[in-house]
Amino acid sequence: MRFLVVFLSLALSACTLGSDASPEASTTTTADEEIVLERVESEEETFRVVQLMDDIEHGWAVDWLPDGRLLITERPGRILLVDGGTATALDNVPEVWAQNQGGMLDIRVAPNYEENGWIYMSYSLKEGDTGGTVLARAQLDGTSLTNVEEVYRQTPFLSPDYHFGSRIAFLNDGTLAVSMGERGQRREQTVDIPTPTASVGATVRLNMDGTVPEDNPFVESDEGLDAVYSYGHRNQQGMAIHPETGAIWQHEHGPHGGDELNLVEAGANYGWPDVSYGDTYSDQTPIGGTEAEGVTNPVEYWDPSPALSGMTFYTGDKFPNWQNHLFMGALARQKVMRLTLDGQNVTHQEELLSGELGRIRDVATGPDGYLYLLTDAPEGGLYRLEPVE
Ligand SMILES: [Ca+2]
Repeated sequence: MRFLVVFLSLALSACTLGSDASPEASTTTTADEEIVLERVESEEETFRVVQLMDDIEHGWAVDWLPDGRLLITERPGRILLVDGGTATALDNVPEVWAQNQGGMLDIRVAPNYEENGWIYMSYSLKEGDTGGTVLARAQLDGTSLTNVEEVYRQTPFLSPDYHFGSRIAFLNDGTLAVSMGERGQRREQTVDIPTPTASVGATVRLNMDGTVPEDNPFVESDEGLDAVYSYGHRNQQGMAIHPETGAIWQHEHGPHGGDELNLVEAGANYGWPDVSYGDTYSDQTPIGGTEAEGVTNPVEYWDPSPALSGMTFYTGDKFPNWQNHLFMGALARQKVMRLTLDGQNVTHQEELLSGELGRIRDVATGPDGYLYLLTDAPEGGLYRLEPVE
């Protein structure tokens, strides 16, 4: 056992005190950081990889509070608050539909957190026979969430238990975007996608309180839902705002082949399933054509699919040669991808850490300037990339 792990029996104290603390509530103490890769020489930077935690159950997202504490979501339905060497599972976390790809997904601390204390999270929720992706926000009171509010609910709820998305990004204009997966539509035909009349396979743009910005593309028309910003997407698990242009960049899972990188623009249709660069898993029949009128093409696509998840533009001060480069995690291909962009073109790609750490679920620039990775496994890890000479 690399770390000394101590489970404090909060469940026992809950019984003793008669409180309504979650039975899963626990505090884990991690004793050591461990260098797992001493020296990785890549094209632009040389770095080492330090493992900070090794027992995160299907971690999905990581973000930081202004005081440096970390929030990490675990897909089965927990949010960890990591303070130095102690990780505590928060109480009063919304109930999630932890089934297949569903569960607790993204988490993002509001840019103006110091003023209002809001933390945003996306997750899958089931009610009756159907479910979908939900955006909620809450504040932190000690080691409990408080004032939990549902901000937006995907429309409509559907029966499949997969393809929920979902990532949250804060735009420079004070609004937020959240990606909502296509919920298995195409195989299922409940919603005739692509369409902006449902927030299925859509990017939703909202004010921070969940109201709809007046300049959203379908506010003035009957063609689509007021909250929908773009549509025709498929299971988007990465989104980031370009540090210089403020543009919304997003990637999405293709079917068998055809993962896409998209530059998301107001009112645009990204085509799924009329247009794709992939095929069916069963017999490799192409799905749709590769272009169609009114459909915005991806900036880039990959076949075979890396199975992308997590995305950040690196803006830290530790790796000067990576400034504003786009980093994306890959699940199936177990690597990190580094892309350089020139406007709307990908000018270079590099694969990092192929097969070294496992399935990469999230990639984030820490407030300390290091690049962080979260792996997807029953006992997944949190890793930090640090420059070495
Ligand atoms: Ca597309």
